[in-house]
Amino acid sequence: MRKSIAWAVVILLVVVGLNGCGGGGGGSSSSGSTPTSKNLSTAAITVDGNTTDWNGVDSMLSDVQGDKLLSVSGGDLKAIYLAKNGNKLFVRFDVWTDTINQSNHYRIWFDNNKNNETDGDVGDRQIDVYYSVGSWHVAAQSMQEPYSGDINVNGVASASGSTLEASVDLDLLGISNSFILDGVIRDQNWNNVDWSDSSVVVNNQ
Ligand SMILES: [Ca+2]
Ligand SMILES: [Ca+2]
Ligand SMILES: [Ca+2]
Repeated sequence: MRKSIAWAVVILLVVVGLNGCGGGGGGSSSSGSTPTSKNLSTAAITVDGNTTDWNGVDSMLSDVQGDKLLSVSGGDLKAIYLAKNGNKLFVRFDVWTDTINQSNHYRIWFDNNKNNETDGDVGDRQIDVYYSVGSWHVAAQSMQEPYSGDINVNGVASASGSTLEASVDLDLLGISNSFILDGVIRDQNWNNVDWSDSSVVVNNQ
């Protein structure tokens, strides 16, 4: 859906350009370019909200400050990290100058077939980290038709300050050896608050 918005912007810019509105060169764009590729690191992570165990692990996705679409606390995405250790996959969300908001959904997509389609694309996976009844939870879905409900991935999550950490079982989640990672923060009504600025191809060797 973001792609279609990007195309709408491109078409609009072309139309404006053809109408000779002079000045300005646009600025954004770059959708459609091949994402960069990063290797999935192995790291011994403890899901406790403390980030010192991520030292030496580079972020998979980074996101600029101040670009959130809605005024929602804990909604300005800063970075998403990914690491694994044995059968565990670890995810870390950081937000800018704010604390993680228990009303938000912190979500990532695994585009397993790398076709840049995720929402409802059969074979892909998604993880949603959310707070309910006194603790953080992880919901995971395997995209299939018809929708068959969440899959159990033994998810665990914990937040502290501006960081949210989570883990899931790799064999239960099911991700391919090379996938495109994308992320978003949504508010309590599932409105998109802040998308990651780009996606990344993750090599899971
Ligand atoms: Ca930790
Ligand atoms: Ca941001
Ligand atoms: Ca896909």
